[in-house]
Amino acid sequence: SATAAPPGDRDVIATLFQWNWNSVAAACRDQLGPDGYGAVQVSPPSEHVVLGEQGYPWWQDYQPVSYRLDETRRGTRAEFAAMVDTCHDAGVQVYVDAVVNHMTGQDECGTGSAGSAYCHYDYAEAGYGYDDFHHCGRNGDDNIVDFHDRWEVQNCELVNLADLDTGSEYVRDRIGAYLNDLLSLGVDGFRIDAAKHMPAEDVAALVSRLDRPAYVYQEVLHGDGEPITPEEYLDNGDVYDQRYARDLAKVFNSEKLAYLRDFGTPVPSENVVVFVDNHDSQRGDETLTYRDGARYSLANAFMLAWPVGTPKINSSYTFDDYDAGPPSDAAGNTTDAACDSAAWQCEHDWQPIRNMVAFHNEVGDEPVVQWWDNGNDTIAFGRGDKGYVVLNDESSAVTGRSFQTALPAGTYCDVLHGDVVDGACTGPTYTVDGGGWFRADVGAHDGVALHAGARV
Ligand code: LM2
Ligand code: CA
Repeated sequence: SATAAPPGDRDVIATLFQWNWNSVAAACRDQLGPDGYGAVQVSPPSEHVVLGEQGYPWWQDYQPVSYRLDETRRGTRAEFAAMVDTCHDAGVQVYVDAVVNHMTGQDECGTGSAGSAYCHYDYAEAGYGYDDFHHCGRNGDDNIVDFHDRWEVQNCELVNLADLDTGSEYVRDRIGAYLNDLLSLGVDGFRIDAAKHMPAEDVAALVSRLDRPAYVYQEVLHGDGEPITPEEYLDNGDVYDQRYARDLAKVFNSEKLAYLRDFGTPVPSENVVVFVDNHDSQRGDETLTYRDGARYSLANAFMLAWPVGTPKINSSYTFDDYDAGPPSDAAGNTTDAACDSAAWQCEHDWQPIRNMVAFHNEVGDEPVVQWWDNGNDTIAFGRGDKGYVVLNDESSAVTGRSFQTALPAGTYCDVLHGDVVDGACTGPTYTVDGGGWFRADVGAHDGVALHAGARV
């Protein structure tokens, strides 16, 4: 069965996209736990295709060959299990990206990352043969063409990927066994990949097979006018919806931040995982990405300060080419992530982003108070008497302005630019007076964030 988002003071998820298991473990211990993240989302752990001739693209992972965890480009089953334990010791839950709608899309036969032989529609190690797949008989090649046709979206093939007959009890049992194997290693939740391509009742059948409660969030990307909606899936768990990301990018890129005053999602806040970008959208142009630099930090700061959804931070590696995989060795295995290397972005560790996780945890369920905007691209708001943020996306500084907060009088560290170390702020501080006012100059594409957990 499913459970709601992890309750209480830690619900922020960090996706460590393509990180190997040992590096995820180290990040849980050294960064995510201390920074207050509640969970890490890891890349698919099941055996996948290996496409050396194509340069080991990142999307190998989205073509499962079997449900063995023994050997992926990210490590072994033992390393995976050790990672889960290390993350738990650091207070960080582990969510797995579960690819269960389909198997591979290659027309040729091959050998998977753990050594299992496969062909299209034939996966002996997983226990699947031709009849365990949909063969929808449309469009000449069984591919999905019309996203406005519900049946086609769920019964035809997404980019040639062999589409499992998730209506069958046998297939459901196989997938259920995979998810339960992960639960047996201590996994806490699942991102259900391509959930839109499975009827909600098929996903329900998978969730009902779980041996114990887990956090379930389903990837249901709603395109304009499409018949399949995220709301249909809410009985199974939460949903992952990119409209928030798209709308936020639109506000930052072509509208005014002042419009954020009413920012929300069509799905109820308590049921939706929100993000500024994800591993798919960062390869397109509809959302902000690490390439937007300071403006990307501002957008993430907004997400973490604003009381809508369960926030997810996307942490990635540097790339130019859509297909480019993560830094790898000659055999295509992902090498250790290093945040001090230009090859890894480590957005989760950018100072403004990691420190806003603590802000998010500190303000909890406090209401938005003291909203102010300049009618254009500068906004400011508080969260009860616990936190206050100013975000300026103007191309010039806002100078000499006094901001009214509901914070208790005192001196606060600006966590967008400073860390509290041994009781002192490594960056600028601001003094809030007895009336809640403080005065600040705020640079172009920059901000100020104060919260009760960072008083000095
Ligand atoms: C997802 N959510 O529904 C993932 O978030 C997304 O990253 C996955 O696509 C997709 N669904 C399937 O799990 C990625 C990637 C595709 C890639 C597929 C399969 O975005 O480009 O497709 O994984 O690896 C690739 C080729 C494509 C080819 C296909 C099958 O790019 O041209 O189609 O493999 O061979 C003929
Ligand atoms: Ca399907």
